[in-house]
Amino acid sequence: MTIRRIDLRGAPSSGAPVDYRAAVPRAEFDVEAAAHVVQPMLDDIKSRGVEAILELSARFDKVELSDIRVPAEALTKALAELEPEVRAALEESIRRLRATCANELEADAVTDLAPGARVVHRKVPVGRVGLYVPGGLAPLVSSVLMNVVPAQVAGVRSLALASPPQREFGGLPHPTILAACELLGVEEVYAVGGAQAIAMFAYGVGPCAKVDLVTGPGNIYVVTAKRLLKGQVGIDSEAGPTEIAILADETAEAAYVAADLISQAEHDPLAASVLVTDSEALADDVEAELEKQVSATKHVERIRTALGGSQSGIVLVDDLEQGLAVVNAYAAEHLEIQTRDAHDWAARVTNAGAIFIGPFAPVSLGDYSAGSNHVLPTGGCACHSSGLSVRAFTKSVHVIDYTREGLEDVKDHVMTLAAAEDLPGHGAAVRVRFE
Ligand code: HSO
Ligand code: ZN
Repeated sequence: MTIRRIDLRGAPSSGAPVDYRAAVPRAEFDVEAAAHVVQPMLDDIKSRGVEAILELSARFDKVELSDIRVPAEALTKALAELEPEVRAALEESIRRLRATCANELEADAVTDLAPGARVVHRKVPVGRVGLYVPGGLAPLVSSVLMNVVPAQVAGVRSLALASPPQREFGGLPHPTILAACELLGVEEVYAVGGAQAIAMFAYGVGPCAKVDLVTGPGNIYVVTAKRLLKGQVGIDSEAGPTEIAILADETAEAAYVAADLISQAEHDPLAASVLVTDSEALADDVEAELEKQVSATKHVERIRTALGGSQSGIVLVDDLEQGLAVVNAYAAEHLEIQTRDAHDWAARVTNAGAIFIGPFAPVSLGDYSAGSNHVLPTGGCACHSSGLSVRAFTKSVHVIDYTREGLEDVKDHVMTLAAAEDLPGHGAAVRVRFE
């Protein structure tokens, strides 16, 4: 088990600032190359609709289907057959997620600037949303919850979900995904995978009406389709391979740190697991723990590749101050703080998709049951973007509500600025009301 070490100790304290972002390179995710494959598929679906989707499903998913819509009976059956303990766990995740989402709802902001001069910042849910849930290496049923619950709490009226048809389930999406849809009251479900699903949502194809916004993670083809269709349809952030960074000192439990690094490496050979520490002893202990724990896991090959890749590593720093600078520069999708005074360090984190404080908040808690969302910005995008929340499914609109008195009070300023911009028609539109 090899995980590389990156030694940043002894960096000069004066001179040009160190580019910590370059110290831990991200995995390659070549969207441009995939665009050559994806664009013709999008064009085909735009012109031939359902027929093109069914042909692509036959080619990529190896299923011969006559319809893309999942029948209502299949949803009911999937929930009836769901193992009771899985159902109970999903219900608890939903309950916690709904509670945090309900608390995120924002009221309209009403500002009275002068008598008869009011501006309202009104919050409006997106009308129709398409959610994509990948099949991939594992059917991520938890992602159904993470997308659907905030959308529903935001007040989205119309919600459709797509997931790849699976040969072993008679061309339907994975039954656990169907069961989760039934549990959440999502009735409009499509057995469509990959870039095809994004095109179906963006254009509106056959029984699926065009959506306003597409959310949900996916592979390189899904990400590429989202980028190509952006503008025609709203998208959430582009989700790349998953990442975990852990800021730890000598008080951290090496076995926990190693287990958490492994947990995200389990997703993808391109996943990034990064430990940032000022303790060489902890670095040694974590490495020994990785050695021990990795061989006992199920997906050994995937995990070894991810941990051994250039996107993963143990970064040694002089002190936690430097460590904080490194994790802020890296802007990880998930950041754990396993240090003394963990709350204080966490309060100073500016860039992370989600922050997990202390030894009892592992990322896998957040993946399933914490009540937080697990759809988070990757690839350093946490420096400008946020994870999914009620806000992601809400737009806002300024409402300008002025009376004659309110306009009269400010009319000279409007006319002055119109003249300054040499737009006399703008000024006249105000003057005419007072002549
Ligand atoms: N860690 C993934 C989400 C996930 N994990 C789903 C398990 N299931 C990206 O945040
Ligand atoms: Zn995960």
